[in-house]
Amino acid sequence: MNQIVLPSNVVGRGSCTLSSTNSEQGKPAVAIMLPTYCEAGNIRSLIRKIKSLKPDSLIVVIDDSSHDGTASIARSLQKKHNNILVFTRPAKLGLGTAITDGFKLILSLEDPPDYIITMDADYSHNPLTIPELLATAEKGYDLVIGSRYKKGSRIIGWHIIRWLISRVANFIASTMVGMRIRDCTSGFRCYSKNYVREVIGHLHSQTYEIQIETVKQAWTRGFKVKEIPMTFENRKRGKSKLTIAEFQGFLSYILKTKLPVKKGH
Ligand SMILES: Nc1nc2c(ncn2[C@@H]2O[C@H](COP(=O)(O)OP(=O)(O)OP(=O)(O)O)[C@@H](O)[C@H]2O)c(=O)[nH]1
Ligand SMILES: [Mg+2]
Repeated sequence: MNQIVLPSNVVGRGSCTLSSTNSEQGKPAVAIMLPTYCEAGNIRSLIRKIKSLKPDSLIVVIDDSSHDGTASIARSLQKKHNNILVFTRPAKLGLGTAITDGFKLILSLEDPPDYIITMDADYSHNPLTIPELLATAEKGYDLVIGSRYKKGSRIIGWHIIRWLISRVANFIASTMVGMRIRDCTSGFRCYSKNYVREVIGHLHSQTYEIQIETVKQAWTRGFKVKEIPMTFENRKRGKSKLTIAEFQGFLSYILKTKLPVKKGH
């Protein structure tokens, strides 16, 4: 197992192990980032599924010292599969910083992949959508969003109240961002490396508002954004990690942020 040298801007936040890379495979085409907090019931089968679909992908697990052993399960898979990076942070530090730390780690690699996919580790995001997200990005989009609200999208297992809250949050968020994106809060996305390099110094979200902040950065900086329909399924195992404090932080972010000035689209 190699020890990875952490970039200076995430030093102190945690420790990292990387499984050996297969030099014959060359540079991975895509990094797939899985932020995790207590996903022991999901992580093993999810990583296996992703590796069976895209054996050449680099999987980056950002775990916040889950007490259910999520990180050790991920590390045990490093023995079987190449290109799995497990970054363990000392405590639950929020989804926003998990994603930005993941971006920084990936950018610090010697030859980072050209695309980075983020997805929840609870099976709400179906790994079968990964090839389409990637193929759309390869057509020249810097941010491709797996959307719950496009023609052809499906949501399985949500109570109507949950759907309503999500629709209202998305309506406010897209008005705030100033663009017609139906699902600004979806976490299933593909980012281009160029986009991540440009915005990484401008992301300040601690928690779930990261999803809106990244869309807003893309839109205001003139990056190409595309939504594709996906099937979203309510988690079957484990609990939601959204705390009341995080939800309040998310609400105050979308209500406080001023309407942005957009570059020519
Ligand atoms: N590293 C890290 N991961 C987190 C944190 N909060 C949530 N996650 C992970 O981020 C993903 C999304 O969180 P969820 O709890 O599924 O949030 P949600 O999708 O809004 O809630 P549900 O619909 O109930 O599942 C999951 O993979 C979580 O394990 C955090 O503070 N740190
Ligand atoms: Mg979820």
